[in-house]
Amino acid sequence: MHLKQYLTIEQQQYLLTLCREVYLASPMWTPTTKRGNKYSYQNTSCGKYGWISDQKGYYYSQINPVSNKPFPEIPSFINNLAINVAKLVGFENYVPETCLINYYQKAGKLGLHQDNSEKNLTAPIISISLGDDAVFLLGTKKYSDSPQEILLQSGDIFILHGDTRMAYHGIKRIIPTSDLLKNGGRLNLTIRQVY
Ligand code: MD3
Ligand code: FE
Repeated sequence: MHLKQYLTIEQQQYLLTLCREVYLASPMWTPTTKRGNKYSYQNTSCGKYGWISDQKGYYYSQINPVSNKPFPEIPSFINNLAINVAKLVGFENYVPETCLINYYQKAGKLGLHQDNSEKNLTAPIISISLGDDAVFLLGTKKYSDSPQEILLQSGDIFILHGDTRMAYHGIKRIIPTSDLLKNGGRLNLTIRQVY
C-alpha cells in the first residue's frame, strides 16, 4: 500500500531531526556483502535490534558495530507512527523492534533482493521516504519476473504486507529533487517486527 505524501513538511522535518539524533548516538557505516563488496549506501538502526550485513551474511544484532554500543531506542514519534500505519492494513498488535535508516547519496542504489532475515515474515514492513526521490523496483516472489518502477518521494509511506512482503525489490536510482536534507540525498526508514 502506497500512501503518497502522507507526512506534512513539518512531520518530515521532525523525522529528520530524530534521524540526526539517532545517527549521532549510533553512527552510520557502509554495509558489505558476504564477499566483502560495499553496498552503495550507508546505514544505521535504532530499536532493540539493528540490521547488519557483513562477512557473516545478513543478521540482526543488538550492538552497533561502529560504536560497539547498543542501538538507541526507536523515537516515540516513529514508534507510534508505525503502529498506526500497521493498523491501516489490519495489524492491531504490531511491535516495532527495529527501525533501519538507510542513507543514499546521488549515486546510491540497492540491487533486487528479498528481505527474509526476520523470524516473523507475516508482520508488515513500513518504509518512510525523506529527501530526494527514488525509483523503487517492486517485483514478485519470483526473481525473474520484471519489477514495476514506483516513484518514492519525501513524505511517502509504503507498507509491505501480504504478497508483497516477500517480493524482490530494490532502489534503481536517486533523483536529486528535494531540499529537505542539507546536503541532498535520501533517507529511508524501514520499521520491522523481527521476532
Ligand atoms: C518490499 N530498503 O532496507 S524501502 C531494505 O529504500 C530496503 O532503502 C529500500 O529494501 C530503501 O531492505 C526499499 C521499501 C521496502 C522495504 C522492505 C521491503 C520494500 C520492500 C520488503 C519486502 C518487499
Ligand atoms: Fe529490502
